[in-house]
Amino acid sequence: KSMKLDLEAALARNELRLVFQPLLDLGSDRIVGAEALLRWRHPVRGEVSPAEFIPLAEDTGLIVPIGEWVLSEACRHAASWPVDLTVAVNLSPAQIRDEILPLRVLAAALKAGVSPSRLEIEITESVLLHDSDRNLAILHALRTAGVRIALDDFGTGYSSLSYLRRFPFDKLKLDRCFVGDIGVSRPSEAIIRAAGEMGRALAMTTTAEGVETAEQLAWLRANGWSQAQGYHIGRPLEAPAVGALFRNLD
Ligand code: G
Ligand code: G
Ligand code: MN
Ligand code: NA
Repeated sequence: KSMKLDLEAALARNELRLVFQPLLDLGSDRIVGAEALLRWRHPVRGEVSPAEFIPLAEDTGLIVPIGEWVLSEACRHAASWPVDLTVAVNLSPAQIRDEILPLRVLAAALKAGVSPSRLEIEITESVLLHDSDRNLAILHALRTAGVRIALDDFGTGYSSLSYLRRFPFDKLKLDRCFVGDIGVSRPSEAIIRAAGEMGRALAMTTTAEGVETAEQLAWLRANGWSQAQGYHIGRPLEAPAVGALFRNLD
């Protein structure tokens, strides 16, 4: 049976769920939120990675109902967390092309009783490759409503720097491939330093992904990075576990 039909049924059969990876603020040394990551437990195949099924969802248009579900679930969970904590949601290019995306996002937040200022949208620069004027207008509308916009996977695309000139992102998320090189590669360290300086100069929050060791965390702190995410800080957690973690923060 085709994976497409399975994915169509997955929503109705409650096979999708969100897990949440905590985000550490290096200035205050506090957890300030989490990134929502989609998971699909297929009845036969087991856990299927979003890297595998998101492209399928994009090709088939299923990304629209699935994306809608992700937004409402992320807001529903955030509503049960302390009100100073944020939730980040990944959006694929196909979702940004939808003119009513800003309305969908705001409706999800309102319905859950979550302020849009607690929401962060993560996009990759490929979003700005096509239909860019229209996509930029959609991102501006979201931002006007108080939603923060993060540039995800920074450093892995084709022309990252030109996008920073065209849209005022609130946050730069450095791809985890760079952080893995801390203490190993001087050129990578130079690139991370430069990316951090550039983000700060553009008044962006600078977030390093894939932090797996205390050494990497100390290096990022010493080099002025604002936030860190990765297995060393916390693995993606099931909703009840992240809720418990957040209730017990001081
Ligand atoms: O969590 P994991 O490493 O398996 O994620 C793999 C990829 O899937 C990452 O690039 C991540 O951004 C993407 N991803 C995870 N959850 C979502 C989601 O809800 N929507 C979209 N569009 N992409 C997601
Ligand atoms: O593209 P995006 O940044 O949204 O992808 C996030 C993905 O990275 C998630 O699937 C998550 O499981 C994975 N991830 C998060 N922290 C780490 C880490 O410290 N090491 C590794 N190898 N993967 C991580
Ligand atoms: Mn992301
Ligand atoms: Na990323």
